[in-house]
Amino acid sequence: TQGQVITCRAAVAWEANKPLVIEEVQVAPPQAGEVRVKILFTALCHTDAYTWSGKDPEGLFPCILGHEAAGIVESVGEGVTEVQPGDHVIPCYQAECRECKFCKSGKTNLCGKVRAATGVGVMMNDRKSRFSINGKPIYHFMGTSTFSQYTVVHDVSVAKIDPKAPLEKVCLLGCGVPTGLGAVWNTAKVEAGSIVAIFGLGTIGLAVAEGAKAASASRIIGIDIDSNKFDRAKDFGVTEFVNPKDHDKPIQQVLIDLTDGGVDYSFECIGNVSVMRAALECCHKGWGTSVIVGVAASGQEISTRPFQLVTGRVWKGTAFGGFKSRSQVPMLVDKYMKKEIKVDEYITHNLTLPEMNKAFDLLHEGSCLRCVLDM
Ligand code: NAD
Ligand code: AHE
Ligand code: ZN
Repeated sequence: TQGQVITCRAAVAWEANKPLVIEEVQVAPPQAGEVRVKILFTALCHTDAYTWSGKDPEGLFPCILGHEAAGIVESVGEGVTEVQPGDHVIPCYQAECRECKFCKSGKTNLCGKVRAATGVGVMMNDRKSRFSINGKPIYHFMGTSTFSQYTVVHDVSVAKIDPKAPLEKVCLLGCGVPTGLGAVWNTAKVEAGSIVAIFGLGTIGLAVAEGAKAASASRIIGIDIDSNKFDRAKDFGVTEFVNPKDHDKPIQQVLIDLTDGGVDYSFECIGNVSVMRAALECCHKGWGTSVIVGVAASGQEISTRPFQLVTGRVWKGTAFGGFKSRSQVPMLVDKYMKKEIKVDEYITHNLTLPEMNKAFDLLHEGSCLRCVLDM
């Protein structure tokens, strides 16, 4: 197949909010600096649902969504040296080129090399898509488009992993689990003994809990409007629960009262701007730090009284948990293989590619964390 167009199946989002359609798509060979990957397993993340809903200002249609996956390199374009056909890989929506201003700064995991192209659904080389249906181009998504049996990614957007790792599990290390762990370890740098509050107990919030437990936080308070989330969250390290619906006071006040003045660290894992405000305002005066992880819709803005920051609270955000993707995803896979981090526990459902729409429906059901699709 090397050098040839591959025809395979993919879930195509033709329009916002319209059911995805399983189509035969043509996947062009990788050009210079590109890698064509056979996707074996992909999970769904709420960010896929967010873009599909039409609320993402970067959303373009028709497109092939998906960014939490694992597969095997099928072929590589000219000049690609770090992976070769047969390598097991995880596509990375946060690239890492190791050469740009961002990568060299030592201050961020964001990379500038291909972001402009991935934001508009095309590849860097020719600003065109490698996907088409009977000649009509279909946009890429987040530089990954893993809802396809074959995809083309930039070489800076693919992490080579241990071939012994089970791809049906480690696909989750493409987004949700690293995001939560890294928010604690890299972005907040939670110290032992800290009091942590987590808003939203989905996959991201639970991974934050797991990270906070590993960091020896003394109290891990989980906040969710769905009390059914609480039982499972105990297994991930949450020690106390608060349902805002059980209280008349604003949730920030409830937390301040519970913690003698506020928490050391809070994490917003929902994507709701009023919860983001509460998450900042429940932080302790003088040092409390709040990390925004949730992705909010186009047009949404955050606000608080500047006095909250003047008096020492800190507002931060994180993308992919601050992990450098190509360098650190293989290390996370190794940690999973050594049973140092959970992955299996986040997989609540398994389906196949033709059941894609059912998988999206599941995402909105309380019981679902990650649904993994066998491609
Ligand atoms: P999820 O829907 O599984 O979890 C959200 C949880 O929040 C649910 O349990 C829900 O009951 C709860 N919730 C909703 N409204 C609430 C409220 N007002 N107060 C308290 N709890 C409330 O989602 P997820 O997959 O865990 O993702 C969470 C967010 O993180 C999404 O916005 C997603 O797009 C974003 N995300 C960001 C990154 C990043 O790199 N920054 C990476 C992955 C996901
Ligand atoms: N296109 C959206 C932004 C979405 C967003 O913030 N994405 C996160 C990853 S979410 C993964 O589930 C991210 O990494 N952002 C940094 C980046 O470079 O995109 C919008 O609202 O415009
Ligand atoms: Zn995601």
